[in-house]
Amino acid sequence: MSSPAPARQSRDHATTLGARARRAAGAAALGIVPTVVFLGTADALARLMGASTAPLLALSQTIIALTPPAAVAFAIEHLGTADKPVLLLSVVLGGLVVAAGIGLLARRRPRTAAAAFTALEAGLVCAVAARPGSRAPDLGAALLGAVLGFAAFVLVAALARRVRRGNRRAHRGRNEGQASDPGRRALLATAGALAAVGALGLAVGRSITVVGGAAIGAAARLVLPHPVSPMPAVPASAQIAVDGAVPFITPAADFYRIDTALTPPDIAPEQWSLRVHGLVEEEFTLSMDELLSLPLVERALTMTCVSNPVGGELVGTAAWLGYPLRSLLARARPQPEADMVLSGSIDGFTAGTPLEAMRDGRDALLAIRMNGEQLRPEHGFPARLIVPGLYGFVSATKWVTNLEVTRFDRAQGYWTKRGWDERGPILAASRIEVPGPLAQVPAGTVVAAGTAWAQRAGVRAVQVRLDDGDWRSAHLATAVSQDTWRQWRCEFPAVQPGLHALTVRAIDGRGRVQTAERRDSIPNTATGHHRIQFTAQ
Ligand SMILES: Nc1nc2c(c(=O)[nH]1)N[C@H]1C(S)=C(S)[C@@H](COP(=O)(O)O)O[C@H]1N2
Ligand SMILES: [Mo]
Repeated sequence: MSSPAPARQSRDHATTLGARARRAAGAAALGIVPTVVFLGTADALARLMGASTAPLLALSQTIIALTPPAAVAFAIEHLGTADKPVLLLSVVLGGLVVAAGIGLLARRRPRTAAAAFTALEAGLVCAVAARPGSRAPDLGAALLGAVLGFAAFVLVAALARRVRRGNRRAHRGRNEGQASDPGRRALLATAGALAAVGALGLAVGRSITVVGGAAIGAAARLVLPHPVSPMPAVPASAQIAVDGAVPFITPAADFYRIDTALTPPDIAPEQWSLRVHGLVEEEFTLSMDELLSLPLVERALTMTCVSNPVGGELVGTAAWLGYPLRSLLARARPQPEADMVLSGSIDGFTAGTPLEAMRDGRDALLAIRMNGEQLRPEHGFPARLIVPGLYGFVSATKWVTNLEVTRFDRAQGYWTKRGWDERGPILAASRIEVPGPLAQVPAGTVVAAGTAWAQRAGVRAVQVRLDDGDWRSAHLATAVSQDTWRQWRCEFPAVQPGLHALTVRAIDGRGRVQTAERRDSIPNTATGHHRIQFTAQ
């Protein structure tokens, strides 16, 4: 023991940075581990208890609700269907940063840290409670998870305190490392086990994409009626025979999905009902049994999202089976001053549809079936609206449970409140599917093909031009109805080798030419002609 102090000092100096970083990481874990326990067990419990939301999900949902609409639109346009995983991941990372902060705080101010952790949990439990459609199991699972998370917090904090006390004693006794080792091992083992429990919970839970059991089980039990008015067969000539062109009927699995729900609400059909009320002579509530006993019709209809970029894929055609909204509204007898129907979903989404569009004879449906199958949860199971000629955001409410007959000067739908159009009529649009963007094709005859739509007016003509040449009329596939898209094909002979551009435009059934003017999707869809480049070799 000649001169231990200087020796230890230099060693301390050399390891200070590493040791500090290790200590900070250890402290951060004191916040992260209990948070993972909370989120994980709440998630797993939510799934086991048949809840429709859990803290992680509810937080993400709340973030969507509070995000500026322009940012939501940006995410939809640029991330497409990846918007949800990206959001969830950001929420998880953000949550871990907050949790790490609480852990670091716990070293100096254990009480404040405990209060912060409780506040975090309470905030998330409130987010669960505030979700539309949140029921007892949702709240129960979140609360139980919060209790387990808090227990984990107290446990790891106590073990960490023991390790710190051990360290101090060891330090005084100058036999550093020895006394604290068993305590440290216990802390590491406990934290590791707890983190594993939390991670397992997240895996068992349903926050990412898993769809709950109730709706799926119920879907299997539902016996679907046959349409009283079956869909006229789609003629083979409605399909353009060019490789790479989309099929006329979009398979449900490929049908675009746009909504503000992270996971589709889980609604058992026996529990579903649709309330029709507001400015009506007779308000009523429709059950699924009643709906199934009504004369249903099946129609091919093309749906489009207002956020579809020029040439984009947020458009699809399906065979929809449902009950005409016109008949439903006839039963309610709207009052003369009514001019809008505010439809509401169990998830809180609303759309304001011109009353006229639901009564003027078009095939506006309360739909329960898509392409001969049960509606998929992500497309609105057990029931949704489809109104031909209007973008989805003002008309196609999924998981619909409420129709309030009202007036445009009294109520607004979800996206209209956020700056989008009030009435959302679909504008004529067209896109090139073949050749693909930047494709390489043999020089000589080049075949172009694609799709055009102008619901309610129909597509009268499609014109295509090569580079700056003249517009040529495309050959059109057979029209199924004015409410469905129309496929086209156009041949260009003697295309020279080199880089070329193709541009397309549609002319609707009333002779209106699709505008070349480029504009943004707010307030009522992006416009401009679709143009692609390809190389002929
Ligand atoms: N409940 C609910 N319904 C909704 C939405 C939503 O966010 N929530 N989005 C609407 C929009 S913007 C569109 S374009 C269509 C898309 O329907 P799909 O996902 O079945 O293609 O649903 C509409 N119905
Ligand atoms: Mo949309």
